Amino acid sequence: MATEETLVLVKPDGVARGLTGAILARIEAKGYSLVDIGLVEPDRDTLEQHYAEHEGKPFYEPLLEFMMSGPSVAIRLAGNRVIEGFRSLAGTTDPTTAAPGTIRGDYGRDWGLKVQQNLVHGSDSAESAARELDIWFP
Ligand code: DAT
Ligand code: MG
Repeated sequence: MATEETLVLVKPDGVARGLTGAILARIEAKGYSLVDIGLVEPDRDTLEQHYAEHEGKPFYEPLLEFMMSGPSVAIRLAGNRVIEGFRSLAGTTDPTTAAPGTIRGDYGRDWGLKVQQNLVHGSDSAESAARELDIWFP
């Protein structure tokens, strides 16, 4: 057993579409613990820190613009192997091909689609989780 914490974001598309509750229900059904949760409107500086690894990529600017388009819900989430487990629950990055049964696979829209509109973020490693939790829950 390895209890961990991860950063989960319900991104602006998830909040705007009224899917926060549905997403939280899946997280809670899995048995993960909500340690802290809040509605946030991150500024550019916060997002530059959060997405530092993607700076310079073609989707970087549209991604930051999208993340500033409306509020997100930030969650400090705890559980056994929750970092890997939440990534599995979220599904693969592109909702078009994310597996059914995952958050992105079930709710990701296939029309007017932009890859960044994939509903949720989850930290991808213990190092990322520690770094990102410091950014979103200072
Ligand atoms: P993930 O969110 O699955 O960890 P990532 O860290 O590679 O994916 O990318 C961060 C976000 O950037 C992702 O949630 C959506 C967006 N993104 C990634 N690849 C993209 C692409 N090829 N085109 C547009 N947006 C992309
Ligand atoms: Mg990532």
